[in-house]
Parts: sequence; structure tokens; C-alpha cells
Amino acid sequence: MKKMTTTCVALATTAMMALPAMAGEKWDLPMAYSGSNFHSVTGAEFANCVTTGTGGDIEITTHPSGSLFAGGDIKRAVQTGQVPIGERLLSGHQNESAIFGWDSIPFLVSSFDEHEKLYAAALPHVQELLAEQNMTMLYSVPWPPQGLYFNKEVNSVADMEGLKFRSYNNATARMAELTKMLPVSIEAAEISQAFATGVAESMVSSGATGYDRKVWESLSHFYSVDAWLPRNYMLVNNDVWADVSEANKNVINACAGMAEYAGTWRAKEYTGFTLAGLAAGGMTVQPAGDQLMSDLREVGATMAAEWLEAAGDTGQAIVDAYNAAQ
Ligand code: PCA
Repeated sequence: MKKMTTTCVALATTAMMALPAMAGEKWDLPMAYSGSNFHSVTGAEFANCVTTGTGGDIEITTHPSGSLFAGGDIKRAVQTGQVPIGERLLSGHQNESAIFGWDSIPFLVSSFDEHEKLYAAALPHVQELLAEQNMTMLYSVPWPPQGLYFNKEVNSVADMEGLKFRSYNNATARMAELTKMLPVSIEAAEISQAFATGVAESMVSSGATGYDRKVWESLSHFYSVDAWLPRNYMLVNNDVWADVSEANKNVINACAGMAEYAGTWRAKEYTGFTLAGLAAGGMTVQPAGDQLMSDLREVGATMAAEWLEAAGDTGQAIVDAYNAAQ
């Protein structure tokens, strides 16, 4: 009996000692891109900031490289409450609503400054859509301008015909169709493998993704095109968010503000750094030639018209607000 009592006391003491940690909530945060990618680095800093800032009330654990949910499943996982929070490239969901593709319209913007103005015009509409889907955006960070990767020299759209082209959203798949390439949808975390095995031979992406995935091991040419700048978003489920105390909401929003600032700074800094890295890896890195550029602009005009058609009045309102801000 004495022994039993001692055991019970010991167990109770252990439980009490464990209490402060157990009182906190644990949030798993799925991310699609590799841990070394600047979006994931920014997300990890955000997670630490929240864990520390809330005194452990909310402890966020990041899961990069699509290890918890693949990129295409992250939004649904947050929306349905399978996870409280997640990071996602929203242009990957243009099939649900064309508005999510506001950031992948070719040649509407080509610099960070122009992109930020377009973002300001699109943001209220994106937030409205997210609210309808029971989510709130905490922060959002752009990717560097998108350029073209190939395993050969390319001087025109005709040179692209028949290539297997890795796509990451509807716009990139459509670009492949219009240039007579063969789109294959592959998450960034998988592209080194896809290029090494010949499943894909080309893609449109930033220098950051090519550098992060060491694509010089398989690809030979990068052409700066500055076609568009897509964004990643940190999303939280609204039921979860509603249960967060005001004090912790303030902490999380402050961490989000810092993450957006740091992430955007990184995107800008990494643009030149990663293009230099591709060249150092052995790739030919140069601006697209005149023929390729004018061919691509034609394709871009078709895609822009298709987007406006699909996005209706809201799409037109975004473009009008952007033009008014110029
Ligand atoms: N990298 C991401 C999206 C845009 C980018 O630059 C990717 O290739 O998946």
C-alpha cells in the first residue's frame, strides 16, 4: 500500500511538472518547399517567433518539403481543420477561382514594385475568397520574377515545341500548351529527381527554386523573362483563429508582419544571388533574346485575355485598380 501511494505521488508530481508544457497548443504547419528555400526559412522563423512570443501557449512545428501534406493538399487541410495552419502558393488553386491566379498573369508586372501594387489591388478580393473558405491570411511573401529553364539553347517558342515542361499551377500548364510543350505537374520538392530522370526538361520558375534544387546538374540554360511574380501565403483556419486569445493574436500578427518583411527582403536579395549561383553551377544565364521575348509576349497576351474572361468583373476591378495606382 505504501508503495502504491509513493507511486501515485510520484506520478502526480510528474504530471504537475509536465503541466506548463501540456497547457500549450501544438500547431503543425505544413509547407511544400524544401527547408532550405527562403519561404521555408521565413516560415520557420515565424514559427519560432510565435512559440517564444506566446510563452509556449502556441507551439508551431514546421513540416517543409511537403512532408506532412503535398503542396496541392495544404489549402484543403487548413480549410477543413486537419491542420490549424499551413503555407501555400495560392495560384495553384486557380481552378477553384480565377482570382487566385491574379499573380500569374504574364507580363502584367515584371518588378517587385509593380507586383506590390498589383498585390494591393488583388488583396481585398483574395481575403474575401479566403474568408468564404474559412481561412485568414496571416502574411504573404512573393517569389522572385519567373524565368525559363531548359536543357538546351532556346531562341524562340518554336524551339520549345515537344519539350516536357514542369508546371506548378494552371498558368504554367497553360503556357506549356500554348507553346506546344507537354505540361507535367511536379512539386518543387521533386524537381531535381524529375530533371535527372528526364520526366521534365524545362520549367518556368525563379532563380531561387532552380538554385535551391541545384538544377544545373540536369539543365543548361536559364533565360530571364520576368514573366510574373507569384506569392506564397500563410493561412490559418478561422475556427482555430477565433479561439486564440487577443494577446496571442497580437503576438502572431506581429510575428507575421516581421515574416512578411523578412521574406520579401530575402526574395529581392536572392534574385541576383541565385542567378549568380546558377551561373556558378555551370548554366548559361542570360536575358531571353528578342524573338523568344516577342513570341512569349504573344502567348502572354492570350493568357491575360483568358484570365480576364475567367475572372470576370472582379478580375477587371483588380486590373483597373492596379492601372489607377501606376
Ligand atoms: N518557385 C516555385 C513557385 C514559383 C517559384 O519561383 C516553384 O517553382 O514551385
